[in-house]
Amino acid sequence: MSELSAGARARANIALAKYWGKADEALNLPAVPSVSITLDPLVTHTRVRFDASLAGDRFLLDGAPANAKELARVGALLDRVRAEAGLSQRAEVVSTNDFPTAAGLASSASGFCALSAAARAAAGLPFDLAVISAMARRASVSAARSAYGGYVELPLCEPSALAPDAHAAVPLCPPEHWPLRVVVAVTAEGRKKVGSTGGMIHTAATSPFYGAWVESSPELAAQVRAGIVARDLVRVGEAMEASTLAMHACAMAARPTVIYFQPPTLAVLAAVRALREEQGIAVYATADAGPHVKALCHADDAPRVAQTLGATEGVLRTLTAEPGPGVELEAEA
Ligand code: 2P0
Repeated sequence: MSELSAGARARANIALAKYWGKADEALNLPAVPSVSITLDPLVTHTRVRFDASLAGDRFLLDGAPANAKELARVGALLDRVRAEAGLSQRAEVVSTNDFPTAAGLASSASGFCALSAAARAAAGLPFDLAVISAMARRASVSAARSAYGGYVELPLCEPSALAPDAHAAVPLCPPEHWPLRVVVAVTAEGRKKVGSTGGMIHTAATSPFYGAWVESSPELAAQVRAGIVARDLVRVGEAMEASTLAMHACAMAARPTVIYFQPPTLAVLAAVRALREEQGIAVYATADAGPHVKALCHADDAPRVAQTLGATEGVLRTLTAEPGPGVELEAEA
């Protein structure tokens, strides 16, 4: 039954305007709009094979069986594909990341987006980016944005929407619109981190700043969007730093606190600021639900930024990424 097998690749993305908080936990709808860049060379490859001889779904991640929690999230997406395609077969999912997970970059966005595309194709469903994005979003909100290349927005889903389950990301500008660079500063690992899903649900339930975060986010996303269209790095960078620090401040004010920063995180934020204020380099920083920092700059400045961040105390290594394409089907290896 080789026709019930397909592969896809998708890239990680970094949010310039951050998603943090859910409007609907069951449907996994975001409480705020977000804007991102899809990044090369941070690629996940995923193959899905539906097979009547399997007793249950299987999920191999980078060569090893995934844990029960990861398998359950994958199985939930497969169940939706099976229901839509009228299939009953269990599936084998084999996923590999081209980038080391130790690079400090979440692979859930690229992983769930590639899984959504591969599972749908394996089940014989048509290739439709909006549907792939919506299905990926249901598994992990940030994964919706990896469906498209370059600069991407996941807008707010209006409460009056007729089909909230179809809520998907939209492409803003293709990769060639603006060849920025993202220099990732991988910092020393600290104590075990709080996962994104748990961190944001706890933030929404207990942080006194959560209402202000939700209220102020659309304006920041609009600034990022306008700055991207105008290729205005100052405008994008200022709004990105404001969104990043508002998200972290909101999480830090939760009870008990959710702190993703480690000492090297602050050292890198200070180094980025010094590059900007003392060296005149247009570079801006962001950080997600972890201690690593990503710096956004022009391509010409990327080597200098990477050198400075690589020499900052607590930074293990740097990696430079650039805007890349959206999700693609892959032929059998
Ligand atoms: C983002 N993050 O916009 C934000 C910024 C982390 C900080 O999306 O619960 O894995 O699976 O929908 O998408 C990480 O959260 O959360 C994330 P779920 P997800 O990229």
